[in-house]
Amino acid sequence: MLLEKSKELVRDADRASEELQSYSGKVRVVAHYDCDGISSAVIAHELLDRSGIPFDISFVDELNREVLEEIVEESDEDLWLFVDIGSGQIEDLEELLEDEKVFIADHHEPSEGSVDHHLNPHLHGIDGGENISGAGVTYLLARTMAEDNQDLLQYALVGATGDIQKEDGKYLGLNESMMENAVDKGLVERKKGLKLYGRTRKSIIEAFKYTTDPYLPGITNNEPGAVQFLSEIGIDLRENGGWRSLDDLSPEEEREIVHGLITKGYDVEQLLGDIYMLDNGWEIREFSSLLNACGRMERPEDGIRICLENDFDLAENIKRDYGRKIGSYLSFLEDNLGDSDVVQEFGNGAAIVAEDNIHSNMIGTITTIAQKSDILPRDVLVGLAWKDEEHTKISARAKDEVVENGLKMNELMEELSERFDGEGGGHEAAAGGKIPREKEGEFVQAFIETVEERR
Ligand SMILES: [Mn+2]
Repeated sequence: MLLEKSKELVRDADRASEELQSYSGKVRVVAHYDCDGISSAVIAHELLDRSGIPFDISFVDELNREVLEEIVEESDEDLWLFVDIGSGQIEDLEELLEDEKVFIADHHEPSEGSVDHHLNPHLHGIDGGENISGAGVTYLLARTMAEDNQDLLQYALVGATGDIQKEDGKYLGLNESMMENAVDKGLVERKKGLKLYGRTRKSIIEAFKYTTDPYLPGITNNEPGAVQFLSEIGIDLRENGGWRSLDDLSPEEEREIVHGLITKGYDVEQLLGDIYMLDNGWEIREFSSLLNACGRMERPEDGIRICLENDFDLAENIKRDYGRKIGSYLSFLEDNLGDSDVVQEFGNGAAIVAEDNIHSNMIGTITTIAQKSDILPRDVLVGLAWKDEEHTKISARAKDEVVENGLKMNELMEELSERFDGEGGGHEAAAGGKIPREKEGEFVQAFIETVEERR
């Protein structure tokens, strides 16, 4: 099934694998630092390691000429493998790695030019935005390297989940075929149940309290309400001195909760569906958030270790540090809501000018949380944080109604970033960009004016 749709892509992977197998030097892997990139790096790690090919991995949060020059300078490998990144920078790669072999396994829009091996769904008329992740493409390379590499398929799906390649809770295209395949192979377990976030890792109370989509009046963001609802049903919330998670419940108990929700008039349809469990015991969405957290904490190598060594103490440690960091950034924001240098309000929107008070890796997450919580629940939010000496990173978020009215954040970010000598893009409701730091003030002004004009 998978093969029918993507014969040419698989053929490209076969050719790349052939050349890789006959290579006797060391490989430099370059990966994006988000969940999909870390999943791709795990697959690359294993496909090389199992074939006895020595390698080193570098993680980057973006691949521009400057970053590339830096890695090229410190590396002396003759073969480069870019995963979940690279397709948009072909020209630079051609130039800077002229004498080296360049392999790319990516799903971003390809730029002009050619490298030795370019695996990308777009080159074969397959939409890489929805149908396959960087990890998925890297997996195609792994599976042709060795039959035994098929266990790596689960990471292809972790990557797709991290890139939110789903529609109405369903994987599409190649991702769908890969998920079917993974379930058939027993690498992923599919079951039906309550799709609450935190199913395996949070207490039942927290899983309900933090459910915002759909919003459960009286339960969402309301711990006493959640506790009361659950105790009325008569579910034991504790077991052996600890809190039970949804995954600890028996099927009968879970049905009682569903029944209780229906009786109370909640719309359970959205809450029920397919749950995917990895063989390490994690639910796939929770595991992909964990890998994203590793990237944002600048610890992508720990993400690889968690995958390959099942080091769950390390996982808990990262989750705790990440939670603390988010907590401290949110406190900063709450403490400065009245300071117009930090929070500039306009119409039903606001700009968060964080400078170096919020790490640029996390400005997107903080902007999202601020908008979804009661901190800054505005229709349009834009967050700015210093990325390095010269650049500012920007994240823009808009509520669905705004997007439906035609104000799309990806278009706005592309237009405004370009106007101020930067670059931007992304999705309709969530987009980002990067501009020179000295243009920050002008950018915020222009953002506010444009939003006011068009919304
Ligand atoms: Mn990706």
